[in-house]
Amino acid sequence: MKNINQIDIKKIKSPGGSLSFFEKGKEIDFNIKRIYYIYEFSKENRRGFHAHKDLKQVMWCPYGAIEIDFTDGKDITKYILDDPTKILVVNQGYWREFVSLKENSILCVGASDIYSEDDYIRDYDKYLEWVEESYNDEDTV
Ligand code: T46
Repeated sequence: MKNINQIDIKKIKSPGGSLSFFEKGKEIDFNIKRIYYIYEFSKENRRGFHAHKDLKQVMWCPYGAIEIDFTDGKDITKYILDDPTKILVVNQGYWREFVSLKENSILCVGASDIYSEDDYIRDYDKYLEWVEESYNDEDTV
């Protein structure tokens, strides 16, 4: 999808464990103001069902496997986060649904802003209307 990038980040391996990282100015172009994570995530339990009007996010899965389906109202693209060295950089404007493919998977999110329910569109029909308006205004999605 145009404004969603899956990036393989570096893994620094040592006998005692591995370390991965990403940075502003390299993999992401925004400041992270909030971090949240979804855990105790039971398999096949679908979450999401919303879009963000302005929020940018970086997502990673430090444990387990998560499938995230994004749509812009026309096309659907599926991404799988199943390794701590994969990150997804997600621009604003995409409807998403996600599911854990493995019991107790963890999804971490670094977000460009603090929590605001006003930034969410949680109704799919309203999302389609918003996309239509955004396309008319500017190329948001
Ligand atoms: C996203 C996906 C990947 C807060 O009070 N503060 C927060 O920072 C967040 C993220 C949520 N909440 C509240 C809002 C709801 O009452 O926690 C409750 C569960 O949130 P939600 O139903 O939006 O959870 P998910 O897993 O469907 O979506 C979350 C994020 O909300 C969303 O930004 O992209 O993870």
